[in-house]
Amino acid sequence: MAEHQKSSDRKRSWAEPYKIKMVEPVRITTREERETALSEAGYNTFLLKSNDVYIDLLTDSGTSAMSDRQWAGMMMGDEAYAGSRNFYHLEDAVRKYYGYKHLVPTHQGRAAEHMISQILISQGDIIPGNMYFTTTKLHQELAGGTFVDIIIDEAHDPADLHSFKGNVDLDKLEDLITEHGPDKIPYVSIATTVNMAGGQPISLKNLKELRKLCDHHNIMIVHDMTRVAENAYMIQKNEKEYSDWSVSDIVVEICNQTDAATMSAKKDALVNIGGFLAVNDDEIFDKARNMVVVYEGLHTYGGMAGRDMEALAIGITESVDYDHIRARVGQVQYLGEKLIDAGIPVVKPIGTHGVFLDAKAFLPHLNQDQLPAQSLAGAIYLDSGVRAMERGVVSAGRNPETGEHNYPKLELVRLTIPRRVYTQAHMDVVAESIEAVYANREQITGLKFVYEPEYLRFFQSRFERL
Ligand code: P70
Repeated sequence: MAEHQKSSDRKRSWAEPYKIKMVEPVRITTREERETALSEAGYNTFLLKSNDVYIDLLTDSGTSAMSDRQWAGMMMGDEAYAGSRNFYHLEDAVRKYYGYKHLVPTHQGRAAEHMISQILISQGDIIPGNMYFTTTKLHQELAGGTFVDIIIDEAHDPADLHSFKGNVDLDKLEDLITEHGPDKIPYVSIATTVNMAGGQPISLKNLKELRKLCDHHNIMIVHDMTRVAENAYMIQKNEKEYSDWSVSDIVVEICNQTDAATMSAKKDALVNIGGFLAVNDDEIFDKARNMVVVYEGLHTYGGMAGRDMEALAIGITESVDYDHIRARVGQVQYLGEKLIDAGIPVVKPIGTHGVFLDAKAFLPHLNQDQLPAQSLAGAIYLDSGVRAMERGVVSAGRNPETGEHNYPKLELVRLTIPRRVYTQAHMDVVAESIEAVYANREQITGLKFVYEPEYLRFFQSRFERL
């Protein structure tokens, strides 16, 4: 049956397209134990021990359950230092499923971001993009660039129902080009989907218009393809022109609009570790291939073991499978719809990798200096042992020039769903916990920083209750 025919049976229930072969017990803690654990973690969910967590929705990164085929692939690891056959399998998969010409493996996404930023950015350059991502922006800044957000305004409004909140505002880009000149803009940084906006997709129509504009000014497009299959699925669902395309063909079409890509394979591609840089240009490839031996390892393994590359090559093929991606996004939508029905303020439409609570609307009695999203993540953990992640003022860091906090419009708590790990019953437990916290929201107090590291502060900062 063609994919689009299957998607027409939307009113019928779906179930996970797999059955469970191995289980990992999780620990259910008491409220008292959680109070101790959270206070020892400085009220930062990143500093909790996973043993103290019941349902872990911190991230979808590296937390997927691998398939039996992937585990079988792990046994076929060729751990040769140079020229491992698993590298060639991975190279074939990247060419076939994504369409990029050259592959440079890395241990995870940020290593690829580091390399492409160092290769393409000069001091004083401007890098426009469809909303910042923490590690991407940091590497652009460390290379001497300044990130400028050119996402459509709708993306900054949690209640706006635009189907493609990841779209670029082309007028904003044209203004930037007029102001700085195309020579100051080495590339436009495009993410599929946009994590910080709530897991929102970009449309192919918008991406193709962007391609035209960039071609006109001779500007490259670098693609953060971390969740490209999820983005492609949303295009198939909501962009009429592509409703009878396969998810796999849409993925290639997306990649075809771009010149290079950084990949955190720990998400879409269903592995616990891995990533890569993919490029079409021979000269950039030469530079990256040379650079990877300085920071990661030889160019036929980057930071990965042979077995990891094999699992990734297989994970890529599974990631674009229609039944998989429909159930994956479907599970996120299930949780989102439940919370919407309960009147909980969430970012709408529901994104593809998680449900994002609108902490400003959830806790209107706290101002942004009292760190509402960080406080809310703590309150949810205390209620049920569900671990979520702050995506607000703490994540946004400080302005490198003024040293002041950046105050993002979106002050969010992310409930991120690992792939193929939790059941619908887990989602019900999560929804009930959020409802309970919402009912007692007035009792939630703010937090203040007591320790703050220099880089990516959200990972290691510590807080105290106000
Ligand atoms: C998350 C993870 C990683 C990520 C991403 C996008 C769109 C690049 C990367 C980096 C892990 C994370 C990272 C920073 C802050 C919080 C969490 N996102 N681009 O949970 O890839 O982690 O492999 O280096 O989402 O969203 P990597």
